[in-house]
This record gives sequence, C-alpha cells and structure tokens, in this order.
Amino acid sequence: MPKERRRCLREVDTCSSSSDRTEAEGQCASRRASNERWQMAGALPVPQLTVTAEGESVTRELEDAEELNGGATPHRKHSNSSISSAGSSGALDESEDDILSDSETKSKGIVTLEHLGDSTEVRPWSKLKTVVQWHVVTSQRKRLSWVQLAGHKGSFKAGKEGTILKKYSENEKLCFERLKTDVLNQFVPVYHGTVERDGELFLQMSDLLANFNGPNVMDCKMGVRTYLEEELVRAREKPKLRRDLYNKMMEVDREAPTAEEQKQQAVTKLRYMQWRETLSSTSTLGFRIEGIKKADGTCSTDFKKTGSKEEVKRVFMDFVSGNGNIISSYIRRLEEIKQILKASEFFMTHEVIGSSMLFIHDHTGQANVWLIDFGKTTALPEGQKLDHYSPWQEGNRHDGYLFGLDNLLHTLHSLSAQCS
Ligand code: I3P
Repeated sequence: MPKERRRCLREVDTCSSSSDRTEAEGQCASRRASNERWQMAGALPVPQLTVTAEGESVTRELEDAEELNGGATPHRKHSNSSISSAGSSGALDESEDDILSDSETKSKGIVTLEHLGDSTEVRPWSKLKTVVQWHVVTSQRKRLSWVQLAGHKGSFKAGKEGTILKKYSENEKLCFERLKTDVLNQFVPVYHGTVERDGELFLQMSDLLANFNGPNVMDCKMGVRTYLEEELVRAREKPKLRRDLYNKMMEVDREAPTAEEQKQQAVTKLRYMQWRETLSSTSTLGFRIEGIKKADGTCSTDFKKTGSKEEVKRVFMDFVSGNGNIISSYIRRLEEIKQILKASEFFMTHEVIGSSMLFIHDHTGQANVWLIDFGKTTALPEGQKLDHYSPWQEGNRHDGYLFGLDNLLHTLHSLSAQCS
C-alpha cells in the first residue's frame, strides 16, 4: 500500500472550483507568490529531511530515494526507529492482536478503533489517536473498523480494554514520563508504560473515546511550525529529495511545484512541510484542522487547503452541527487548558511541535479536548523557557502553540455568538 493517505471523503476545495471565489483567488495568488519565492530561492538552502518508515512505506520511500540518489541506499532515521524488544510485556487480549497488522506499519496522528464485536455484539468505541483511513478487519472474534485522521499510517494497535497501543518513540515516552508529575497530566491520555507485541515495543495509553457514545472526533495540529529546528539543520546538512512528497503536493495543487521541482519530480521534506503550513492555517492561525470523523461514519482528512478563518469556522460549525452547547463546552475546556498550560513547567520547558488537540463530543452533549502526540515535543536546553507566543526565528525554538490556542478560542467564540 503506498504511503499516501486514502481519503474516505473529498472536499471540493480547489483554487479553480471554490465557491468563495474572491477569497480563493486571493489564496491562490498568495500560494503562487510563495511558490515563486521558492523558485527564486537559489539563495535558500534546499534541505530535505531524512525520513524513515517501516513496512511498505519504507520500501516505497527507499525506492524513490534510491532512484533520486543514483541507486545509493540512504540512511534513514525516524522517531519510531528506536523500537526495541526490551520493554515489559503486558497481558494483552489475544483477540485484539494484529488488528492493524496489515501492510501499513507506520502511523502517527489519531487513530480510532471501533470495536464492533461479532455479528451480534456491539461494543462501544475504543479510541486511539490520529489517522487517515477507514479500514475494516475481520477476525474470529470481532471486526474492527478504524479511522486515522492524520499522520502516518499503522502505528496503532488496540490494547487491553480501555487502552490503545502506539508505536514506541523514545521521545514520546520521555514526555509521558515527565508529564506524570506535571499539572498538564490531566489533559493528556493516561500513560500505562510500554508493552511488547510481536517483538515490537509500544506505548500503552488510555483510549480517549472510551466513554463516548458514538463520538465525533476532530484533530487540530497546533503551532505555527510543524518541523523541529534540528530537522531544519539536518535537512540543510543532508538534503534529500522526496518523490512521494512531490506526488502528494501535486495531488493537491499541480501548480505548486516550482519548475525545478517539476523537472526533478521531487521536493525536499522541508519544502513540503512549509508549503503545507502556508496552504493551511498553520502559519497564519497557529493551528490547522487535520481530520474529522463524525458519528454518522463519515470522515475527512482533506483539509490541506482549509486556510482562512472563515473556512476554518465553517468546518468547525459543521463538526459541531451548529450545537451551541457543544461549542460552549469546548470553550470552557480550552480556557481551562490554557490556564494550566501557562502554569505547566513541562510546557514552559518544551518545544511543542506536531502535537494535536483532539476534540471529541457525542449526541449526549459530552464534549472534551485532550492534548495528544508528543513524538516531536522536545526539551529545551537547561534554563531556557518558551512563552509559546513569540514569533519563530531559527534558533529561538518558538512554536506559537498559545498563539494557536488563542485563535482556536476566537474561532469558537465567534461561532458561539452566531449560535446565540
Ligand atoms: C505529513 C505530515 C507529517 C510528517 C510527514 C508528512 O504530511 O506533515 O507530520 O511526519 O512526513 O508526509 P501530510 O500531512 O501532508 O501527509 P513528521 O511529523 O513525523 O515529520 P513523512 O512523510 O516524512 O513521514
């Protein structure tokens, strides 16, 4: 299975077809300008990131990279690459083994597992974290459908009742361990340590969807930047061209690659990530919508071009189905999170990149938000702190997380005003 995401729902949201023509044209112009800047960027570094994956994804990337590097196999490194078999082994429910053990072994973001039970038994949702696909697996005892709203595919397995397993990342494990003694801990999944499954190590954490009845789930990736400063440095020192990212770019906007990129049919990862940031609301609002799974079974991860405030508001309004009570609950929760973030030692002393807020509500009126995904959340050097508002410049490690949270709150407040 190729690395690209499969979408279960596509939005019609292109420069040429947008109904919001004026705004769309403006955005297209700004995208073209941004592309032009890259074209002229002989002066800019042409960095690319060294990427790793497992399984088929790796194979494909290696093939692409080999092709682009004249057949030489590049060195790869990934946050999940430090998987070892030294972890403790949990007494896991055998029936849930291998639910995600298809060809997709690399995943990040939100994964949702739905335990449908056998033909007669319907069990509540079990939750995971970010994802982009819809999948149904049949086993002797139960069928599981899952949806990944964002990030890499296949990093999740169902754990014991009420828990999920996420592929081991040393960095994320360290974050969970540090968070255990931090005030922020109440807003993140409960961490239950590591477990080994089929020779691989996983982080076991609580299933955030467990207490919802037919949840609606939205993943918002926080911050004005989605790559680490160290990735920037590595990319500059060891640039790599990526054909898969070029293809993903072309899928969204055939005009996006520069003439040079078209010629080489590849882009660097940094170029791709920055393009994604400016196309979406990441660079302007400090957050972006990655994916939505609704209780009616529909899901969408096609928000790459959801960039303006108005577009973001429309998506949010649709997500909550215009329900003012849900919006108010989300606002209360975000205000609470904001206060605690400001008091959190962990937050102050970490660069938080690629982390998401997971919004979940159901028809009973329950609505909650959690912080998830700490694979790229990194401790600052001793004595350094971040306010999470200041603009980023290379070297200062600012991430714009609180800037994004404020904009999320503005968005919800303005929707609330519309509902009242
Ligand atoms: C991916 C997304 C991920 C990134 C991944 C991108 O793009 O930006 O955050 O992984 O890089 O392909 P998209 O959302 O458009 O699919 P990291 O955050 O781990 O860098 P990858 O292809 O190198 O895995």
